[in-house]
Amino acid sequence: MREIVIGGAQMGPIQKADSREAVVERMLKLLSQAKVAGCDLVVFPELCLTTFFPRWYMEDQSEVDGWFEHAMPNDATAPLFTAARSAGIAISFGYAEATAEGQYFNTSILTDSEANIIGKYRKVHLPGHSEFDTERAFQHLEKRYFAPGDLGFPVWRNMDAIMGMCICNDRRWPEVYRVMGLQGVELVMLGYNTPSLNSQLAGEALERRLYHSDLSMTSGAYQNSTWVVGVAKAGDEDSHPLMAGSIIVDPNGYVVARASGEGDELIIHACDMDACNFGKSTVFDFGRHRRIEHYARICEQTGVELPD
Ligand code: CDT
Repeated sequence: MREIVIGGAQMGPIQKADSREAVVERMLKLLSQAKVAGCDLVVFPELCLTTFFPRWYMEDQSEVDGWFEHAMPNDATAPLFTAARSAGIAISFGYAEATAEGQYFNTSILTDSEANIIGKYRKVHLPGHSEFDTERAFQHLEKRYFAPGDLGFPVWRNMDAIMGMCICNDRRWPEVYRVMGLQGVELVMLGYNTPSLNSQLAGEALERRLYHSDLSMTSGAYQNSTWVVGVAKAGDEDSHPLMAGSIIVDPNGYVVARASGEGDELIIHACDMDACNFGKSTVFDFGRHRRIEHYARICEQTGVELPD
């Protein structure tokens, strides 16, 4: 048995006016709840230090820069690393990363249980658009503010397990889980900011949006025999609702923990990494069953090519 007690730290809304320091205070509370509950690892959401700023159209680069972190850890997040180190809890969280070379990414990091950063992932599938879109009920400008991630989908050995990360929209793409699955991933961690409404489809029910989120993560877990932890930033951010629905999914695709509200909330499960072994050595033993001679199209073609 290789048990890791995992806390999914769903976060409630962060308003535009909220400071990083106030947000980190909330994260510290979740971390101390996790410590009391005996968690070994806590996963926080995508872009969890600020409001989901890509909903706001900005032309002034200095204003855009204000939403980004130029170092990690930094003054605002240092207390989080200190607390995690003293609790012996590994953490993962998402933030907007500005590099020294002037690149901008939607990033998440993973630490070991001594709060050393051992893994970094930069979001590959950036949804939305790059210019103001008058046709949408609200904006989703990730393609304006971020470059597509340039690190691929690496995995890391941590806490006697193989761990990987993806971010929000990535969870909807089976390729993401499979690329990590091909590296033996046993735990995929992800955070999300998913609007409760579809900006291009008035009337789409929240129930359907939650269903698609579950469907994406449960199928990714089952088809790669891996744990998946998906954590929302949820609730009403300056009158823009984000859906909740944080879950922990086992390697059979069952949801074993689910958030009940839209606020700061810790969901917990003791995840046995050995539960991945059966699926990985039978129906999803990739080495025995995959037929890569028929999969070339997946890497050679982006969009649909219709038959004549
Ligand atoms: N943050 C993020 O990736 N959100 C997307 C919303 C897509 S709507 C343009 C998601 O897939 O949940």
